Amino acid sequence: MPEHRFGEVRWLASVDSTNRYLLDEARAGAAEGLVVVADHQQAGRGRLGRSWEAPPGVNLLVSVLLRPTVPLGSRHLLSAVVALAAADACRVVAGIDPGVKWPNDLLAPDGRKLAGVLAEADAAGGSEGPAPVVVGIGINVGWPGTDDDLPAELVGRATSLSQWTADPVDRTLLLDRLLDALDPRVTALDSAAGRAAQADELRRRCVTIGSEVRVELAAESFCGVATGVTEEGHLSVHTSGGSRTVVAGDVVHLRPVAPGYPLSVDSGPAGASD
Ligand code: BT5
Repeated sequence: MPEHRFGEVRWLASVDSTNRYLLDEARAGAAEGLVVVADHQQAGRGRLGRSWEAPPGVNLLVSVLLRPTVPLGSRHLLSAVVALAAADACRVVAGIDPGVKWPNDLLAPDGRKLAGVLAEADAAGGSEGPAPVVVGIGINVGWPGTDDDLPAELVGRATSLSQWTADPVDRTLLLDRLLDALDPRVTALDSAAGRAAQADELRRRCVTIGSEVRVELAAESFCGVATGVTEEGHLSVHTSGGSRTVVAGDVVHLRPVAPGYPLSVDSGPAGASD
C-alpha cells in the first residue's frame, strides 16, 4: 500500500469520463485522494467542450480527487503539478522528458502532444471542508502506434510513449510513479514557499516560454511572445501593447523567438492583468 494520500485506486473497465465519475463521487462526500482509472472512456473530456480520444486498454486515463486549500488565484497550480508529476513519471518509466505547453499539455521533444490535463472544480462541495477539484490526465502510452492510427485532425499533432521507447510501457507502473510524484507536489501547494517552488519548476519545464504565441480567449485572440510564468502559474505574454497575463485560454505556438529576446525566468511580479 503506498504511503501517500492516493491509497484508493478504482480501475474501471469502462466509464463515460473519469472526471465526471470523480466529480459525482466528490458530491457524494468522497475524501481527497480517491483515484479513478479507466481502460476506456466513452466520452473522454478535453477542455472547453472538446473530447479526448483513446482506444480501449492502451493509454492511461486517470483522475484524482483533491480538496485543496490553495488560494483561488493559484488554482492553476493544481493542474500544473499533475502535468509535472506526469512528466516525472514519463522520465522514470519511459526515459522521455516531456515539456509542458501552457496551460496543460505535455509535449514530446518534437512538439507533438503526449498528454493533456483537465481540472474541474465543484463549488457546491459535497461535504464539509475545502471544495473538491478533480484533475484528470490522459497520457498516450500505446496509442497512437503510428500516424495511421490517428484521425486526420491529429496526424502530426499527437504522439505516444510507445513511439519514443523500445520497450513497452506498463500503465500500472506509470500510474504508480505518477501518484508517487504527485503526492509531495500537492502537499507543497499548502505553503507559499512550496507554491513558489512548483511555479519555478513549471517555468523550467515550460516550452511555451520563449515562443511567439497566439493566445485565444473567449472574446478575442492576440499575438505576442510568452516571456514567463507567474507565481500563480499564469502565462506572461509580451505584446505590442504591453505585458499581459493569461489566466485561462488556448495558446498556439507560432515560432521560437530569436536569441537574446529578454525572457523572465525569475519569479518577479506579473505584468498587467486582463
Ligand atoms: C486536454 O484538453 O488536453 C485535456 C485532456 C484530458 C483528458 C483526461 S483523460 C482522464 C480525464 N477524464 C476525462 O474525461 N478527461 C481527462 P484540450 O487541451 O482541450 O485538448 C483536446 C484536444 O486535443 C482535442 O480537441 C484534440 O484536438 C486533441 N486530442 C484529443 N485526443 C488526443 C490524444 N489522445 N492525444 C493528443 N491529442 C488529442
